[in-house]
Amino acid sequence: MWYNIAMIEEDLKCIGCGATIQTTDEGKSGYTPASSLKNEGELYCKRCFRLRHYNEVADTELSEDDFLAMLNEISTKDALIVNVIDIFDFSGSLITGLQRFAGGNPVLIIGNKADILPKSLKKNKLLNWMKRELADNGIKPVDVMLTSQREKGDDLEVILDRIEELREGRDVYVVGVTNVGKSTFINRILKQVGDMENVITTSHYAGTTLNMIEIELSDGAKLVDTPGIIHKNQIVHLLDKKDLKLTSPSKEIKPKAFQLNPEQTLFLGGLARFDFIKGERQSFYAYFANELDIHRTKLAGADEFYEKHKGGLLKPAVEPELVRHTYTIKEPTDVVINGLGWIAVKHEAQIAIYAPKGVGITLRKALI
Ligand SMILES: Nc1nc2c(ncn2[C@@H]2O[C@H](COP(=O)(O)OP(=O)(O)OP(=O)(O)O)[C@@H](O)[C@H]2O)c(=O)[nH]1
Ligand SMILES: [Mg+2]
Repeated sequence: MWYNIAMIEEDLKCIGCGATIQTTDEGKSGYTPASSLKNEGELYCKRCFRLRHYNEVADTELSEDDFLAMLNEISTKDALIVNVIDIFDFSGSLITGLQRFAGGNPVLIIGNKADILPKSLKKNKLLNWMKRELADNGIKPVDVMLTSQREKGDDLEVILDRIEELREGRDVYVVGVTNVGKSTFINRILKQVGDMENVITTSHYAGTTLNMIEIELSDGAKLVDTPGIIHKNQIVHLLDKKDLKLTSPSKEIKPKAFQLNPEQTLFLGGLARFDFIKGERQSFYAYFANELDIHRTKLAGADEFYEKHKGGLLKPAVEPELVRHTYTIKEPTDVVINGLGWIAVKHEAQIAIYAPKGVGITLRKALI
C-alpha cells in the first residue's frame, strides 16, 4: 500500500522535526516567528530553517529522558518496528533492550549507510555477521536488510515490499539511535512513492528529529519517523560541525595500509591512538573517513607528540581525556573504535588503543 502516501500535517507541528510550534520562546524547540505562521503550506520551525539552509544547529532543551519517554509509548502499540542501524557504527547503534522496547512487536533491522563500507566487503558476509551479532545481543529480528541513501529505487522497492508483507496492515515505527539515518530513509520513501523532495530535516548532528513525524499510508495506517535514542557515548556527541566533516565518512572508505615496526604509534587525528607494542613487523589497515589524517610516530615519544600537536597537526581533538585499552591479538581482528572506524590487525600483535573516555572499543573477527 505504498501508493498515495501523504504527510499528516497536524496543526502547528514543524514538518521537519516534529516539534510543536510556539512563537514565544526563541530558546526552545518549535520556535517560529509569528509572522511565518501566516504563510501558506508546510511549516518549518526556525531551528529546522537554519539547519536546512545554513547547516547550523541550535541546542534543544530536550533531555535523553524526554526522548525515551516519547519512545516508550511504542511498546504499547500494535505495529511493525523498523530499527535502522548505522553499519559503520554497528555496536554504537544497537539498542540495548530492543525486544522489551518493541513490546512483542516484530522487528525488521535495516543496516543503513552501506555505501561507506569498502566494496570488497561482500553483502552476504556482512548480513551473516550482523545476524550473529544481533543474536549475541539478544535481538531476534524477523529479517535483516541492507541499504544506503545512494542506492537506486529498486533497492528501496524491495525493502518497501518486505515492510508491506511484515506489517500486515499495522502502523510502522522507524526507530534507532540518533544519527543512523532514519529521517533520510523516510525521505527516500517520500520521494520515491510520493514524489516529495527532502521533506523531513536531516543533518549530521545527533538529535535532529525532535518528535514523532507521521505519514499516512493508503490504507490509513501510519509510517512514523521517531527521534533518535541518545547514546551519550556516541562519538558524534563530542564533535562539532568542523570535526564531523573529518570523522563522518560521506563515501566509500579507502583503507590505508601502514607497515609498522614494534614500538610505533599511529594517531587517528587527535581522537584516538594505536600503539603497536610487540610482534613481528607487519601491515595494519586503517578504515576511517578518508578526510581523517593519520600520523605515524615512535611509541617512545608519542605522549609528548600528542601534547604538542593535539588540535593542530592532530585534529580534531576533544575534551575528554584519551583512555588506554590493551589487547593481545592472536587471529585476524578488527579493532573498532565505535563510531570512528577500525584498524585491521592481521597477525599476532600486542597493541594498545587510546580513545576518548566513554567511547567503546569492540574487537571482532576481521570482516575483510
Ligand atoms: N553515507 C551515508 N550517510 C547517510 C546515509 N543515511 C543518512 N546519512 C547521513 O547520516 C546523517 C544523519 O541522518 P539523519 O537522517 O538525520 O539521521 P536520524 O537517524 O534521523 O537522526 P536523528 O533525527 O538525530 O535521530 C546525515 O548526515 C545523513 O546525510 C547513508 O545511507 N549513507
Ligand atoms: Mg531524524
